[in-house]
Amino acid sequence: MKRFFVALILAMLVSACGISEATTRQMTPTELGLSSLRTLAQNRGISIGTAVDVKPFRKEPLYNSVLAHEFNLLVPENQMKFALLHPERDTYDFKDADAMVAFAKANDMQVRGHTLLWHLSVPRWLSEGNFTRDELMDILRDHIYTVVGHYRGSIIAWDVLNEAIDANGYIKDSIWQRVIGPEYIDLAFRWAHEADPQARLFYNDYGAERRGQKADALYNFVKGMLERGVPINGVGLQMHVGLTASPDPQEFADNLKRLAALGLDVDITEMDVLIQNSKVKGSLEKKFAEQGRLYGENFQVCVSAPNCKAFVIWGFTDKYNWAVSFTGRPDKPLILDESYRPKPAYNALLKVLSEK
Ligand code: 9MR
Repeated sequence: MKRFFVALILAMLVSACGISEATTRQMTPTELGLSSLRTLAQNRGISIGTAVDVKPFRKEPLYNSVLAHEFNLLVPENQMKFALLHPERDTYDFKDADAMVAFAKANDMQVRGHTLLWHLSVPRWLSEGNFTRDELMDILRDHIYTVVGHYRGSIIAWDVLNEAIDANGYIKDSIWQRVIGPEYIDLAFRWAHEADPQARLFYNDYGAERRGQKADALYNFVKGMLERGVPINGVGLQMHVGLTASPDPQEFADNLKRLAALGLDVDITEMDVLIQNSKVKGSLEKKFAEQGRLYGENFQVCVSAPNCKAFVIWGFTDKYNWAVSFTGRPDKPLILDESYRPKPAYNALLKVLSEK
């Protein structure tokens, strides 16, 4: 009896304070106003993906329920990078990456592997190891065979190589370039192909969406690989853009077309639209509207191109975005706000998928 009265009083208090049922339990994606991008994308044969941040992935159930509700493609944001996956010469740490792959499987999502080689992800044992050329080739082969082999059959596409050329087409400095020489690139693709012949293999880079020097450098770089018989299937265009720094849609479409003429797919691999530093003045509302327009415009170019079959955004809620760690300033570059509610950018993607 006593317990009944306590419960009654508690219920009265909750209702008097205006606390609704929805705030005492986790809201569902539908209650948040989300429709499911992935359902519409699937009907159109498109993969819609996002980078996944391990912190909320490990501790925030709402993050994971929105992730599975909205996307059919998952990209570990950091967990498959060399330095994290291979922290010591004889140690591989697959724990977090495995958890993401298992999540993807359980939720019928595909996985993009990011990334086997990046000059900015080199563990200390490697950079300070004073290895000979032969030793470094063994290390590289071992890394690729082990990692790609570990995920054979689970990864639809690998970013084998990330951001390796500059705008002049020169191969950037890295331990691989310095000690092995430029052949490290062809070798990496060949070894990845040997380790998983079904996985699509990509070269991934930024700043090459619009026509111009970097786009030409990238085009010549991958064309050279094809001419040398290197097993490359596509190019990842990252698409980190800003409110006043987004490619002209026609130039972007032309780029997709000339890469298609080489027989290459193009995945959009890391899209976001930073709002800081922009010349768009005025309210946040106005900035979000422009941000949404740019998401929609770029997504439209991708879905209209036969060789653009995957569109990945670099995170989905402004609550967790990479911009502050990179620029030192907070930003709101993604499609859902900090409470996982849709921004105009979300609705813009939805609109592209809803139209024929
Ligand atoms: O978003 C990633 C951030 O959490 C990491 O600290 C950073 C360094 O590993 O990498 C960020 O992701 C980058 C991606 O791997 C390659 N393209 C640029 C991305 C943003 O910097």
